Amino acid sequence: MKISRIFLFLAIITGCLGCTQIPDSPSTQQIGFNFGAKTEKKYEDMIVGYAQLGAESEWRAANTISIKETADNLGVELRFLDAQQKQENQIEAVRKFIIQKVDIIGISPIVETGWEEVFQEAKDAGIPIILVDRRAAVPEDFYVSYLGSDFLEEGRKAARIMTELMDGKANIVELVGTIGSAPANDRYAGFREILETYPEMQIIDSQSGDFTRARGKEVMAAFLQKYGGTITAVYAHNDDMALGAIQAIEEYGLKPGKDIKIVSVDAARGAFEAMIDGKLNATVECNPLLGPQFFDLALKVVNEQPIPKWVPSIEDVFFPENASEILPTRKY
Ligand code: GYE
Repeated sequence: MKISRIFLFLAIITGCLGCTQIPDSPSTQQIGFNFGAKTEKKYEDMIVGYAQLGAESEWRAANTISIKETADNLGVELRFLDAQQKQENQIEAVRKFIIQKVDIIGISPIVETGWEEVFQEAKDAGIPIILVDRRAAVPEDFYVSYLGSDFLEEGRKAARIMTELMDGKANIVELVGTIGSAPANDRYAGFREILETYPEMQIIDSQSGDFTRARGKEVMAAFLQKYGGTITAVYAHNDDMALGAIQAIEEYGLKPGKDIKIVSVDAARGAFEAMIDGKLNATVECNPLLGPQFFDLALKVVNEQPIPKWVPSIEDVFFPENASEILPTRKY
């Protein structure tokens, strides 16, 4: 109660009623009216725990570099753990950070569900959580902010591009990301939302390639065994799986990008190279360079400043036509 009255006061004086304040925690209890008395924390005063989910893709590699390099440049003390694509490891990482009493935790939840217990533990310990890249299906007061993309919109963009490429008629196979992850769930749903109005755009099969190149290749090879040349298009939830699919299509004796059109998500360098080679038809951007925004948010949180509940990334779409011109400007 006390906290919400204080928040209301803060929201009114900062004019930020749409923003959120950090959840109940020992540190929020200190929010008072004596602003001048508290010394503001700087980047160098912060200890940040970061629970990364793995190293499954080009996107993830760029994301990890962005977090580590930004921490280094700002002088933040970063404790970084890689969960190697296992939720139990990620939960363990959060528990370690709680024991270490870090100031704030960043986490990119591998899947959407199963977080309430450990997030509650962080909340009880007064350690705020920022969701980075992927959302978790938890009540809003379990985290201070979500920094990341609009995955539903990425799925919609991919469907619009695919419909144009295929003139409204296609037999599509879909390479889904990690089952239960926010980007896989939303890229799946957003794609279908658009295709609903195109009865001749058929999704003939849909399987998970776990966001990796190796699995993308395997699943595509199995699709080709099953459906052969009746497949006219591939929708891959990330570039790595598309690159794996390209290899499978070539090994099968067909031309990726021509016999079978391919649209994927991420806009990583590998996708630009494939577009230059004429093997990929489009990639929808998903920005992994979240380090600067993450630490900016984290500092605001430890200084008890209000922040938005969702900080979306701005994203584009890229095609082969100008891929060689754009490739040198890409940072991942
Ligand atoms: O698209 C994929 C990665 O969560 C947005 O995870 C991220 C996704 C990204 O493995 O390449």
